[in-house]
Amino acid sequence: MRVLVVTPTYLEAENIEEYLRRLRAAAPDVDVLVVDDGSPDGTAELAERLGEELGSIEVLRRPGKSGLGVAYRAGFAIGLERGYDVLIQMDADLSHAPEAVPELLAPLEAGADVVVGSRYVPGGSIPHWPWHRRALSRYGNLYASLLLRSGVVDATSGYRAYKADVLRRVDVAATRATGYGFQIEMAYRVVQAGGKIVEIPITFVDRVAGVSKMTLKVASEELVLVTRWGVRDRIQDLRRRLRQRQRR
Ligand SMILES: Nc1nc2c(ncn2[C@@H]2O[C@H](COP(=O)(O)OP(=O)(O)O)[C@@H](O)[C@H]2O)c(=O)[nH]1
Ligand SMILES: [Mg+2]
Repeated sequence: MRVLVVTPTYLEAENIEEYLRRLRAAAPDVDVLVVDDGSPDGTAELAERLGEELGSIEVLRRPGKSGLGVAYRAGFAIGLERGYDVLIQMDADLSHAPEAVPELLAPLEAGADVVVGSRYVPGGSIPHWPWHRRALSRYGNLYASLLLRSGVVDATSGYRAYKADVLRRVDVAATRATGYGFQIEMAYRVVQAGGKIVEIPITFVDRVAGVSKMTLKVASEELVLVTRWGVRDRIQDLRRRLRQRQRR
């Protein structure tokens, strides 16, 4: 399997070196694409320098901060165009242990289309997260799973592995979310397309350096999108049932 790890970065100069070194050590055979949104702290330059040293690390430089979903769409488009078999999503802030890459890949060999590193299945955890982040994440996930009926417990997790085939089938380029809602949108689309999602437990380590880019604006985009999709599904269900009744 040819594997590409796509990592979006914004202001990760303090983390990018340790991240890339640990990733290269844990998974020597994967290629890496860092998608940087013009970080003014020199994240892209650092990543390029490390690429020269470690090999198989490329940086896609985008002009300005435009959101996680936009960065992933750009990164995935490149990965698909270049014919990788598997695309992995991973954050640069060391919240996602690069050492878990082999665990993330194993279920794909056993027939899964997507593997989600989950904080909320037995064995998963988030030590040190402040209570408000924990609550936001937990209730956000509950809301999304109730409305979208995706069956995914941690639909906002950003640590995942996708088979390239399933990304083509769900048409990633057509996703809408600009921010973190991208994760939920992808889980939703994969389930609708009949893809098989497997969740494996991860320990999500809160970032030690740098700041989170999660904002109220980002969270509200997720809320609006999830509500819109959920309502749309209910209306479709209702229409279908009405049509069936008319036929009888
Ligand atoms: N390219 C790009 N990367 C982003 C953007 N927002 C967040 N990131 C990156 O996405 C990853 C997750 O963001 P983070 O701030 O750690 O979110 P949190 O873990 O939910 O607090 C990190 O690697 C960030 O640098 C963005 O607008 N553009
Ligand atoms: Mg983070």
